[in-house]
Amino acid sequence: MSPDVNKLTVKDYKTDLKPVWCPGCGDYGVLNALYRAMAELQLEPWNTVVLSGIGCSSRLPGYVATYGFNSIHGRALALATGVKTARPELHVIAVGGDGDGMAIGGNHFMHSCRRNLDVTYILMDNEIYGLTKGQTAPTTPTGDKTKSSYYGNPEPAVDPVELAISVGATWVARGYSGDMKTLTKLITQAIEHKGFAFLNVISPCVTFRGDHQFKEIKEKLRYLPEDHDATDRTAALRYVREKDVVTTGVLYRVEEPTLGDRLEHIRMVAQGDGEPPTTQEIINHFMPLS
Ligand SMILES: Cc1ncc(C[n+]2csc(CCOP(=O)(O)OP(=O)(O)O)c2C)c(N)n1
Ligand code: SF4
Ligand SMILES: [Mg+2]
Repeated sequence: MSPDVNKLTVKDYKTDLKPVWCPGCGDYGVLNALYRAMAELQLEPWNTVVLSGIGCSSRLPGYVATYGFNSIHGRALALATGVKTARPELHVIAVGGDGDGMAIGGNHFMHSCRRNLDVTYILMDNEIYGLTKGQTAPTTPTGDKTKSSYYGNPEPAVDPVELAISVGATWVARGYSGDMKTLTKLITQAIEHKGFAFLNVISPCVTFRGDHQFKEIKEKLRYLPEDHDATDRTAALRYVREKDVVTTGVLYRVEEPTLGDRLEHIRMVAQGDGEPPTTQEIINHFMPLS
């Protein structure tokens, strides 16, 4: 059988830019898994947008041959909200780091989750600010020494997965950049999900967290058991809160109306019988008397 010349392959999703990440950086694993997931789904590059903020991880849109924007720090999801609302037919994928998403962008994260914005958000969590050379991030474990916490990080860390489940994301998973096979499957499922799909990828920064990270994380890794009920929020949170173990897989998944569905509903109600609504009808709709 002759090969299908119209089929997109991993090569078709690569740009001419060579990634400038340090040798051994976990972000290479995320990028490669994303290429594979896109090829698996035959995602049309001309109907796909990859958005990011600022950080080492946020360089990723430049390496993917879709529309894209390496924007400003913490604002990947603000952009994603605008793009998806204006062009609901596009696949919108936001990416970035733990500093970008949990510190300066924490506000956008929370509200994107609760609105159930129909986008995929991949957080490359290295527990540090990599680009600015190793300061403490919201995901840095308590007590760890960094460039900005010589005596150890005095703050409790946030778990992005726990936060996402708590504030209303409808698909939440944890992956590891050193496990290409599982990560590719997770990214594929995240893109397929209708609603806010949040994938937290443990993606070591070998330069500012040390290259021992890969070994340490590997020892803690577990897969979710096959009988895990992903619609059970309490069960999902139990796995998230485990000590000394890192469980990967789809922890939580439910179907809910998206922000786009709700906006479309409002549009239809406002249009009524096709005639533009009168001012009084608009007032009655938004401020009913009873
Ligand atoms: C408004 C603003 N504040 C601060 C910075 C400086 N800055 C750039 S990237 C970054 C943090 C990067 O960390 P993270 O998002 O975890 O990405 P990583 O480099 O680790 O992949 C900071 C603080 C900035 N560019 N803009
Ligand atoms: S500094 Fe860290 S996060 Fe940035 S490219 Fe190097 S290894 Fe990766
Ligand atoms: Mg980081």
